[in-house]
Amino acid sequence: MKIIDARVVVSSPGRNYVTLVIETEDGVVGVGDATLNGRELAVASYLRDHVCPLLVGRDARRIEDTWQYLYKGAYWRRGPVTMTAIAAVDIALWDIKGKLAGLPVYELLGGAARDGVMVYCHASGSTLDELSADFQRHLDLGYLAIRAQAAIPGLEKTYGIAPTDGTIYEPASGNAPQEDIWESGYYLDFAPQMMARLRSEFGYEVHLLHDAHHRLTPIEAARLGASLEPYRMFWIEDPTPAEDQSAFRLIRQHTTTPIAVGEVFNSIWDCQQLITERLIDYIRTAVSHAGGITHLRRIFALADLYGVRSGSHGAGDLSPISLAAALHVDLSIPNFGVQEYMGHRDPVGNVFDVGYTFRDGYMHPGDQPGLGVTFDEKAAARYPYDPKYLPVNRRRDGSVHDW
Ligand code: EZ4
Ligand code: CO
Repeated sequence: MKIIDARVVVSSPGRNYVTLVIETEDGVVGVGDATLNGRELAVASYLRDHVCPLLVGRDARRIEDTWQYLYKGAYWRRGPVTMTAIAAVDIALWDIKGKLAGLPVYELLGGAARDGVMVYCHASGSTLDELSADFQRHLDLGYLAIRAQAAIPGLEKTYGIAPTDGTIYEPASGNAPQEDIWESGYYLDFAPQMMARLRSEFGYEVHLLHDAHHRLTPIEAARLGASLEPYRMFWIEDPTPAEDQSAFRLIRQHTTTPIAVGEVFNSIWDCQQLITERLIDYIRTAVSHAGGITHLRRIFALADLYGVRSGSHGAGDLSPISLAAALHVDLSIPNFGVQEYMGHRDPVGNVFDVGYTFRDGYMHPGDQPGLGVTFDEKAAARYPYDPKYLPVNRRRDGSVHDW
């Protein structure tokens, strides 16, 4: 089952997506997500210039061999660009394998280990009243788990606040990064007030999540965790910059608030210390940024040994192909925790036709052979690439801070 073509499509149906299309001699087509927000063309070039020529002529059925060949064969290992490129190939090959077998990918991964995949959505507001209204709206939609973010009084712009016109929060913009001002003190005072308000209004039944987006020092993160303990968070996400793994030892000494980390990780080696030292509770690696289904399963298997659950990244800057691939993994692993689901808005639906469904707080990848996502290349051509950057944070003195 030889691969006869591998091509990269960069398009922007509302936001930028990089899609890898692999075709076999039998006419079976598989698709993979190669999107790396703000650095899209680097992955597109890695694939086009260095990987696609190697794929042509290879046996599409040999997923593990292709993964090892691309990972070990590059000599230069890991890194977001490399691992996103390998992920795209891996996801496309699993899609092809499912289509060849006539089975949804989750069946190839061992079958459903649960009936549905609990997802969490994003609620936000530029005031606590607005956050409350948005929270209620998501409860009405059936969500059982909700991430809450509100604008921090005293700061001009806060991460994670969606516009009030109903569009999804999308931080990337412009021809250069937008610059925001960050002040941890305001945030640390405000965060417990936000959660107190939500718990007093909505009770303790709904799972409550929050993203600190890598901005705190270890002792500040410890204070945040301790101050949120009365509100019994499902998790706080990325309290400190995640590459400093021993920082989490300090956080752990001070709080029982569960910790979720890993959306910027791209290999099992990035997660190793956090998992094996039991410094986190949820590992958030994304299928498209951490080497695809093959490698993500390996990370989650390691996590399972240490009582760490999955909580895959699922922001809108990951294409519907990523979400589908994540749902197949989520459905089949023993240590699934929760799946992030920001959703995609049209015109994304004009380009990606999806088989996954949402009902009563749970998603299901569907039972179409493969991943269950059809990518319309002709439609994609109508939405040309639109260069954008993620923002940069500065402190009041002008120094660059983690965003
Ligand atoms: O800022 O995916 O939990 N979700 C997040 C995301 C990230 C974006 C970056 O591209 O932190 O909103
Ligand atoms: Co996050």
